[in-house]
Amino acid sequence: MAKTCILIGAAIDEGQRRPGCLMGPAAYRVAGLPQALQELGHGVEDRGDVAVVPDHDAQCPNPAVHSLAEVVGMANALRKATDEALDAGFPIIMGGDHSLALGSVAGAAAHAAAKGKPLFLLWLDAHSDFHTPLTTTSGNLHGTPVAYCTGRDGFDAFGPFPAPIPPENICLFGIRSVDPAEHAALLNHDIEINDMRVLDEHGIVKPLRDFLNKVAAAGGMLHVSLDVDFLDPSIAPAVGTTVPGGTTIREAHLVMELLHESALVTSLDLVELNPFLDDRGRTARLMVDLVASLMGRKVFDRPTRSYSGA
Ligand code: 5AB
Ligand code: MN
Ligand code: MN
Ligand code: MN
Repeated sequence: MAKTCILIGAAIDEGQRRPGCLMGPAAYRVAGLPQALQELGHGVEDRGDVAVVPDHDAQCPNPAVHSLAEVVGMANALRKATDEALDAGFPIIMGGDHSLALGSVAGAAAHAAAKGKPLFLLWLDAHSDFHTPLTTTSGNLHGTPVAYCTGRDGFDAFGPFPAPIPPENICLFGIRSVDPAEHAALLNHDIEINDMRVLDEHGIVKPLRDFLNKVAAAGGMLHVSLDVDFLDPSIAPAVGTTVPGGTTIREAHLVMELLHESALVTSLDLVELNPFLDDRGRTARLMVDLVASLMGRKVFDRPTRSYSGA
């Protein structure tokens, strides 16, 4: 089914310390994201990069936390932009580092609550991003959005999360790097954690389908947050936080193809692309190809006679 894709640029790199992610939205445009969506028959509306008003009153008791004013400003702007875009179509938020999800998921949650639907969250990432501003030792707020979505304490500067997502509605997928404070907190939350060990043993299909079946049974909306470091650094070098042992090109496409078949995804973040670290645009192009798979690109455009699995 053709969708109206609403592109929203979130040019922020202050959620971590390495400059460059703010060039992400431009790189997605250069790498042909709008054209790839149009070729699949979707409408595309590029709303440009959101304007950010830093919140200079924002405060946090943890002295390690930096750039709070900018990150809160982006979260406020994106919360509104994502909620509004959901009224008109399928928002694709082009990051920007992962701190942008402090706004995009809040917007999706506000929208879902207004529609009386549960929101589910699929987090494709090497990291669990389950710090709060109080527990982070790096002070990098890109490591906190999942905690905010569950309504954990410590996010006063961001305001209350509109409709906290029940931990059972969250699935972390592909993770392989968890800090001690995140580890301790995750043990107290009933989040589905499909780390790389689980995916090695069971593959991609079964764990993802089971989660998607839960979303479908609940009649839920599904926000997908795709961090470039979900991919193995050998195929996706353009990211500041590389962790070896990530997904392969085919595994990542398979995730996207299953998501497309489910027809459940209602909004998408593309985060952590740092074009300055890329190798002749290959990471940006891979991300565009993955979005194309999610939006329906396949080898054949109609069913073929193939192995039935029976
Ligand atoms: B990303 C780390 N846990 O808090 C921290 O890339 C890394 O959005 C966070 O997943 C990585 O600084 C955040 C060590
Ligand atoms: Mn992340
Ligand atoms: Mn809305
Ligand atoms: Mn990550």
